Amino acid sequence: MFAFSSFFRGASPESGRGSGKVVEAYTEWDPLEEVVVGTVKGAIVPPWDSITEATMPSHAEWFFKKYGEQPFPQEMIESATQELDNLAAVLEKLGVKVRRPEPIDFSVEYQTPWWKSRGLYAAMPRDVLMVVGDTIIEAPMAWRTRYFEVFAYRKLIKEYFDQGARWLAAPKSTMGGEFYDPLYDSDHPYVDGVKRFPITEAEVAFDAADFVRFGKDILVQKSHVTNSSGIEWVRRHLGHEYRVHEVEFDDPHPMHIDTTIVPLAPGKIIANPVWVKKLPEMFSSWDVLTPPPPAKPFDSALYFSSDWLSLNMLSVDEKRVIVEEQEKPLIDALVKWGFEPIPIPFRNFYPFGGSVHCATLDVRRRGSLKSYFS
Ligand code: ABU
Repeated sequence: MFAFSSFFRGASPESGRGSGKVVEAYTEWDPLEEVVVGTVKGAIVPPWDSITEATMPSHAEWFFKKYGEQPFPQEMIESATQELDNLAAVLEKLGVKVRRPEPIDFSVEYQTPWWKSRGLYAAMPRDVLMVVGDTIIEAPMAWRTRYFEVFAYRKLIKEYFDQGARWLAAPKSTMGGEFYDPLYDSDHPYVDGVKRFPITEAEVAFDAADFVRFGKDILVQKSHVTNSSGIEWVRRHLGHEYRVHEVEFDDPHPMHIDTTIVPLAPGKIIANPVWVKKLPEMFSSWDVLTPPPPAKPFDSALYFSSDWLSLNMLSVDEKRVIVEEQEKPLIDALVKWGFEPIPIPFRNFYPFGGSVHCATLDVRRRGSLKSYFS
């Protein structure tokens, strides 16, 4: 599927584990050495519950009401699987070690003292897991349908733990009644000028994809799935070596920061032109790149996400970045800005709610802990 052979320079001579750590990453751009690529095998459509209703675009409601708790259509699974397998092959050709999760049976209904659910998938390791330094952190999540998702990665995590990685699991919320705000209205997310969220502060909640790493500085946004308690939990556990900055942008329905702020290299960041009206002062000396609009308009009733999946890219290093092949305006812009885009087909994965960044988790990037802001 992939034909851009000029990008396959192979692993550089200095590749190999400098520090000897099996899990280690500080930024989104250091040279990638090991990555988890998700899978859509066994994916189950989430039920239409309070959090799905608050989060999904209203035009997708019919789909969840009709297919909720059933397997995703087979043809969607097959075409997305081909694209994920191709992504894995491209990464391997680039010299990156690729690991895959072991899907659990997502069709099994499970029950807690408060509710029942089932689902979802192991397609988006980025949402569930975060690597900061030599620690792998399990996010507690905020959707009932994702309660047990992390178990698809547990064998891998245990293997990393056995090889010396540090492992933190955030406290799981009960996701009971007090966790969701019954007054939240997705059509009116601002009340008196203040953004509201469907989850409360009753428990600790975050998705890993609401965090973005810049060495010692980590940005995070409050979102439909990340609350202040979740941010504070991460801040306290990372300790004094890291500075966790809470940022707020103009996305009325924020969920995952990786189409809002996309760091590509030290001093270079893509900022979503619709949601980022003002960047934090810390970026005043950075090149802020303004991307073109996504190549194609909203074209699926099934999206769990915005049009801006175009920006959901994976950096292989400070130059090379894996991007969806139909995002031609973005690919041209990346070339103009001095990057080397690696286009791959990934459009059939979009309806599952993400693109290349969401579908991956960088387990190891060759680098060290630095400050990129003066
Ligand atoms: N999980 C990426 C979704 C972000 C977006 O909807 O733009």
